[in-house]
Amino acid sequence: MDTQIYGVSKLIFIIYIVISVISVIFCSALPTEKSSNVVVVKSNSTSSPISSNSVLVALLDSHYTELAELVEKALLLQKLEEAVGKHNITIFAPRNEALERDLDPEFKRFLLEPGNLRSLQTLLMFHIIPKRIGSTQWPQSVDSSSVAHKTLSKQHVILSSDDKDSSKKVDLATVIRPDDVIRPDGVIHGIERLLIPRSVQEDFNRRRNLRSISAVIPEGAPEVDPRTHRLKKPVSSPAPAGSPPALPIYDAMAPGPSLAPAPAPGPGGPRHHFNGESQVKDFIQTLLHYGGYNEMADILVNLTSLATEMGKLVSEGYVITVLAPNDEAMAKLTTDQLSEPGAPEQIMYYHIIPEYQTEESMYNAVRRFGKVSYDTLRLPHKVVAQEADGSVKFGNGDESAYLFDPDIYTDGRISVQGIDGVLFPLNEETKQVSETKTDQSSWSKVAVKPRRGKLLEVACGMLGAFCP
Ligand SMILES: *[C@@H]1O[C@H](CO)[C@@H](O)[C@H](O)[C@H]1NC(C)=O
Ligand SMILES: *[C@@H]1O[C@H](CO)[C@@H](O)[C@H](O)[C@H]1NC(C)=O
Ligand SMILES: CC(=O)N[C@H]1CO[C@H](CO)[C@@H](O)[C@@H]1O
Repeated sequence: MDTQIYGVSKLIFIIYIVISVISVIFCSALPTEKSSNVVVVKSNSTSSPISSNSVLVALLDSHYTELAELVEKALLLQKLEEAVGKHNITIFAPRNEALERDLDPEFKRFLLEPGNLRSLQTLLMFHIIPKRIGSTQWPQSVDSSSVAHKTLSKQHVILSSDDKDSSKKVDLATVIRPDDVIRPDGVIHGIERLLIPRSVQEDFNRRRNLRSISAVIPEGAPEVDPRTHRLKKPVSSPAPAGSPPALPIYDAMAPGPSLAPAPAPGPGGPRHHFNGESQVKDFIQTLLHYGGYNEMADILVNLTSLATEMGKLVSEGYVITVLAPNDEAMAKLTTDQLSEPGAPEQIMYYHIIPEYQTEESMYNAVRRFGKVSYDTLRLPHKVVAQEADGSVKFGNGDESAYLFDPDIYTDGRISVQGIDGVLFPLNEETKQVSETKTDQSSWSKVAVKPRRGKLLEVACGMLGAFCP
């Protein structure tokens, strides 16, 4: 008996040793292949970066947190990313309560079981139409013109309007926040309950039958009688104070040197809900106190009128994120790069994103989507960000910069993120690389010479008499 047990454990011990040895051999032999695999997968799924302005990014950041969570759980992000790459989408987003409180707990459990991933995916894609349908494109009344639209799940939803209170409906769900989120590639309408496609309902019922539980069609919130409907459709009113401006930021920018001519100031006029000038002053003070960003502050204040312009934009209600290269990065700029008229402005415009982004929001976006492209004030150039080493990396190849000092300044309208490189739009980067090749010596000579206030020198050279 004893020897037998001893024999068994000895056998197990030997097997254990053999497995360990094999795994050690494998692990040491495989890593290169393994890591190259990972790179291939990543570069495939992220070949065209998603725009930070995308409706998908907006969904994940929105108050529809329950839906966003389900979309991630259902592993649908990549598929939806491909969809918005091809066409606009319309998302019907059930409010959180519809997924938390109002949903049959058993149905919810069913959806979340790993084995029912297909059903969950079908259910979610039933909430998305592969084209843009704004609230104005709704059919006018129930009888005359309800319209069926094919969803991403291949099944159809019916859009209709109620005769009595003219509320908009998708199947049985009332639209409670029409046009809640509007982005260039799609729109999100908030709806009052979950939409359940027939096929998923049937899957669920089949499962219940198997468990010999009485089959009941899962139901969302009880239907409200349209005549006594309490939810009044929000009337579109003039923009309340503090709401984002109607015009794109480019229309509000002052025409700069060698910028495309900006259109005349649009209707609406200055709103001045915010004291942008003092906010810009604040952030430049913060930048100076923070240390290591003097060149950037200098450019904004002393070399260009960008600080003033940013102040105006923020006063008008626009929000901006500044990617501020630190002094070390600025020191690597060559005289050539700066001597073109308007070059400092052009370089800085490329570092200003017309969105409010924090370290967290950017990191979340790149972690979820791999690559994200942000608009800049330097039209039409975008800056691409991706996850790298647990941080955010901007730009491509050699001309890239890491998020180095996150959230130096964040006040809800202006966000300043320190980066460790100066960024250039992609085509310029290649031009610059070829120039570097032909003129390697002068490049490296200038590049290694550290200096402070060289920008001022260059600008003085350009302006001549104005400098002491
Ligand atoms: C999405 O819709 C907008 C406006 O309707 C249009 O300009 C844009 O080209 C569309 N995008 C795609 C990918 O179809
Ligand atoms: C602007 O120039 C003045 C004078 O040279 C200098 O004292 C000041 O620090 C500069 N401002 C910034 C933000 O660097
Ligand atoms: C270039 C490349 O390999 N593309 C592939 C990326 O992955 C999708 C599936 O997710 C394939 O269909 C593509 O062929």
